[in-house]
Amino acid sequence: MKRFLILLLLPILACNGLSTPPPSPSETGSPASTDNSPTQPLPPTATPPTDLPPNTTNFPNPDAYAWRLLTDNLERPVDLQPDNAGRLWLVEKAGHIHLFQNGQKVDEPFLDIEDRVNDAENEMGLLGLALHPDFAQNGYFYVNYTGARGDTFISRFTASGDSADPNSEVNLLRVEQPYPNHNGGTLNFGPDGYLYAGLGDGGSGGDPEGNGQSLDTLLGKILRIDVDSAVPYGVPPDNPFGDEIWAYGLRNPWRMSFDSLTGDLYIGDVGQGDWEEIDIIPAGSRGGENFGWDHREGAHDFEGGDGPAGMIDPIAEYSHNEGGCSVTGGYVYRGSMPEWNGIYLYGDYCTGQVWGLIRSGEAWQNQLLFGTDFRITSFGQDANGELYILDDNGAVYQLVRK
Ligand SMILES: [Ca+2]
Ligand SMILES: [Ca+2]
Ligand SMILES: [Ca+2]
Repeated sequence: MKRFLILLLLPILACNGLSTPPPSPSETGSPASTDNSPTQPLPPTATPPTDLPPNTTNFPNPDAYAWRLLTDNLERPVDLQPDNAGRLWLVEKAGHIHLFQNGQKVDEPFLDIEDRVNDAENEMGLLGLALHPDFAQNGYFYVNYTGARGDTFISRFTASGDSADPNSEVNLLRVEQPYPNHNGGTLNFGPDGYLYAGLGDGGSGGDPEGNGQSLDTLLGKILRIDVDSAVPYGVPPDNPFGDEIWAYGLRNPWRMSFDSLTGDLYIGDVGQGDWEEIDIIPAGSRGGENFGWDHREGAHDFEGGDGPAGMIDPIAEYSHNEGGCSVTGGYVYRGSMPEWNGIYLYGDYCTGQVWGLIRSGEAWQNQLLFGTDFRITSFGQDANGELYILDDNGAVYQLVRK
């Protein structure tokens, strides 16, 4: 996120439309340009950045690092997002957002929408948060929650100073949920300024309605919408199917994130009974990826035989025989410890294990790094690229050197 000056030279990344995907990963990144950014013409030939630290090629020795407690007085935290004022926003599943600033959690909620959040079942509640790229100017932030009838709601709220009015809600999307589980929940603004949302296949087991492979439903998808071009939102003109769908064949993409440097999108897709997986949509993709569910679970046949051509297997997977049960997608480290630079960290909710992924060419190195006793609901990344773990038992931890 320190490298955003490079991006300010790219007018194609303006928030109000992206007619052509970024030409190559080396020219992409985040955050998107903002309204108060200086606008300069794109040089005829974009010069590769020279001041970027290289990605590490080897995993650091995890014994030299610790997960340091930040705060432990939360109720079921599920998301952590930074703002531009150095504050962390901590999301509690029951329907609250608390600020963390000056070294402590602010007890008075920043937002309380418990009155409309339905968290009757474990995978329901206030599940995801994303701040508008121009949050400093417009105060807009977006949440994903399960509400009336258990349906998925993606809504905008408006912050004003140290709180947000619950009555400022503008609903963008309401998606009927046939079962209480597999509601997805992740929300992310991409480097193109569009809002990406992960929706699960609707629930039950084995995708009984075939939602993952159906292009007639938003369930089992990654959505991509333009929150700036229309009210309540517009469909970007270059979406692959002419609607909100960006990618499909997903079971329950609970957490995903963009690499803040490259713009690659990493997705943790929760498996059925055997395989947990990490998928990737590279920067510059034109969308339309099919990640295989429910023909495939991880890199293995699941149901329905061969399935269509072109299904994309994960870049990493682990089996329930190794002790895991539910993958929690994380972030690519881009903080102050160069030995971690470029490593994608992810974990498992049930075992507390944390793995790292390093890209080397077209291949990926995957390594188990930490055994923790956390129930990992989510990872978080602050504005400086540092990484956090959220524990369902109420705590947040930061990755630090011992
Ligand atoms: Ca559901
Ligand atoms: Ca099925
Ligand atoms: Ca898959």
